[in-house]
Amino acid sequence: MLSKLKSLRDKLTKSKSGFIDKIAETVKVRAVIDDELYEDLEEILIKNDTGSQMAERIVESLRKEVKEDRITDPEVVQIYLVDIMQNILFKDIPDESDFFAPPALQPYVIAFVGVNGTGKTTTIGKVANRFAKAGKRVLIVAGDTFRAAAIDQVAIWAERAGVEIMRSEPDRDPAAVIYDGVASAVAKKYDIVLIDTAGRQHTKERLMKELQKIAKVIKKACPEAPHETILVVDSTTGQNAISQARHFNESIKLTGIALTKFDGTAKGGIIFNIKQNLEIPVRLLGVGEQIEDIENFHTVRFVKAFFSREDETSAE
Ligand SMILES: Nc1nc2c(ncn2[C@@H]2O[C@H](COP(=O)(O)OP(=O)(O)OP(=O)(O)O)[C@@H](O)[C@H]2O)c(=O)[nH]1
Ligand SMILES: [Mg+2]
Repeated sequence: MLSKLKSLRDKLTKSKSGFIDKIAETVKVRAVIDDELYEDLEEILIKNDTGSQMAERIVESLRKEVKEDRITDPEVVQIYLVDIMQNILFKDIPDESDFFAPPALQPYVIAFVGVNGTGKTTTIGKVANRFAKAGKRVLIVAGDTFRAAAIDQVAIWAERAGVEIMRSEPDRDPAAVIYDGVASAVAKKYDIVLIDTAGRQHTKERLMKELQKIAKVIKKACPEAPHETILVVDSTTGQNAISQARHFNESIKLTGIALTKFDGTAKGGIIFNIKQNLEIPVRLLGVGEQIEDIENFHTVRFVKAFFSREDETSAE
């Protein structure tokens, strides 16, 4: 647990330095608690993609609590701020079952969707590896048939993870490939099916309609599926993430979000934005380009890694 927490904390260094460290700096240079301090804090939150509504809500609660408790030391304000933010994450925590321990359904079907370049294929590679390591029989379906290179890319990930892949000729109808893949997984009793799909802009109606067709053929092959539909979101995209999620959710019912490139963002506030604006839980956190760089999102662990200082975590 300790080493896991430490490694997550290390991977979040960048997002923390843009956030927690900035807050610490701000309260340190202030001698008094005044409107300017609150404005600075709100600005830090907004800059970190918390979203203006969420930033306002946080700072409002902060003002209220600081006043009620008659706090006069700006550095104590930081403690209050962190506490408020943690409580937001802990509020209404959805089912935080282990993503990597789903019901044994043979097959358990997980579809990955999202805009271009968010990390769908990479996430599938990492997820396949985790399931394979847990002894599951995994089939990846190469449903991104738009580019020949996409099929090769997902095939490389399948090989790295040591799992099977259902490939097809480029340009074949993705729905047909996906149908074949799921039907074959049902017949051969695979444990896990991971469906890769082409990146698509959430504003392009034709491409979003194609998702409905994909959902339909998956059901035709396996009526209960897809058991999970994960929207893969690049955590550096900011506010646009919310609009992506809303659009995708209209075409294919999303069950969770994989937040990728969290290692590379200085804007960890996106987590709060999602919590404020969406009913869809974050399930996975991508923290690097390597096969092991995936985390089962767990609020308590995330909060510990994200808000802790060096000395606190090592004392765990
Ligand atoms: N640092 C970092 N890079 C990541 C992460 N996840 C994915 N990437 C990188 O993001 C880039 C795009 O990843 P892909 O997996 O190809 O994205 P995709 O969504 O499948 O892209 P399309 O199929 O073209 O829509 C690659 O260079 C990945 O290495 C992550 O968690 N951290
Ligand atoms: Mg891809």
